[in-house]
Amino acid sequence: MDHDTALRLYEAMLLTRLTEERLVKLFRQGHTLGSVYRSLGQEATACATAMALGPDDVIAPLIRNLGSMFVRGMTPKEIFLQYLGRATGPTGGREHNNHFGSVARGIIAPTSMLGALIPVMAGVALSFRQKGERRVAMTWIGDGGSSTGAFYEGLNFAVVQKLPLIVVGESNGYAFSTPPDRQMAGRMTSRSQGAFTLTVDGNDAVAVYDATAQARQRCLEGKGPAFIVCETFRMSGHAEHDDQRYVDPALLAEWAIKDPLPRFEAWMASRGWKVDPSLASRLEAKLTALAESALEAPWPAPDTLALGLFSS
Ligand SMILES: Cc1ncc(C[n+]2csc(CCOP(=O)(O)OP(=O)(O)O)c2C)c(N)n1
Ligand SMILES: [Mg+2]
Repeated sequence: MDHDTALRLYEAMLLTRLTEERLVKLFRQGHTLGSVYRSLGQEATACATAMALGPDDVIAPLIRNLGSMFVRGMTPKEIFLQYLGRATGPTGGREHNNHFGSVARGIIAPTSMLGALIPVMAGVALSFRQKGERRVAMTWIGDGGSSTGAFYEGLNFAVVQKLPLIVVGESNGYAFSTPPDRQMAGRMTSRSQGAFTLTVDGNDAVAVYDATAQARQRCLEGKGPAFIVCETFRMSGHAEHDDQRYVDPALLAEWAIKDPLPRFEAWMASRGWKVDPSLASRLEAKLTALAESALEAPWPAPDTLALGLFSS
């Protein structure tokens, strides 16, 4: 990873953390229309994977991949407007979470049906190959989501067809309140079905970046899909309405030491690369202004309710 990439990656991870902190405040003040699902502790898994892609590659992020959207050019302004349900936001107030994409930035909108994005992205990868385009499709899946039939069907299809698909497994300790040993036999890695598989420390941004770059290269060489299992930990509840009382505090303390942000900063420091000490306060000031102006943004007009829907 070169110096410029490292700085951009660090900024994306920090922006993700600070934006989510701001969303939590907005949630507690009763301003967000739904709950807030954080990626606290998983920022390297979301950002470093996306950072290793090329500009023409396509991603389909899940709820804990806000960072990947930032890497692809989504802005915190859009995120605030979306969560606050305002007319000027990406879905014009029709949705209040991350169920939106941006075709221009190569972001496919997720659905809530876990696993469903794997066959969708296998289809995207198939279209790249049919058109002879050197592009890769990537999506993420949690340990819980990897127990769905769609995960198996989609990855199996990609392996058989040797499609340029990267599936990032987020092994983060829980599926809502269920730990993996209560819902899956073996470890997530064993679910690869013949895809090229790498297991990495998901809190090590450099390892995640390198693994994704390697997987992407193989995809471009026509060697078929990759399954990158990132071992990480969900440091907050499933969402803000969940106080994660079922998680052993000792486990949280163990993972707090592995926080991906200070670890990446230390790695950069070991190369003599310094993070601007004013970066966090500059981002904070920007986010404060954006959140305040999003709160002033207009609500959608009732007569626009059916806009964007199919009609006969
Ligand atoms: C097919 C399907 N089943 C159940 C749900 C309800 N649900 C939403 S999130 C979630 C937990 C997902 O856990 P995991 O895949 O490990 O992802 P994480 O939340 O840990 O990132 C569940 C069960 C769903 N959205 N889709
Ligand atoms: Mg999980």
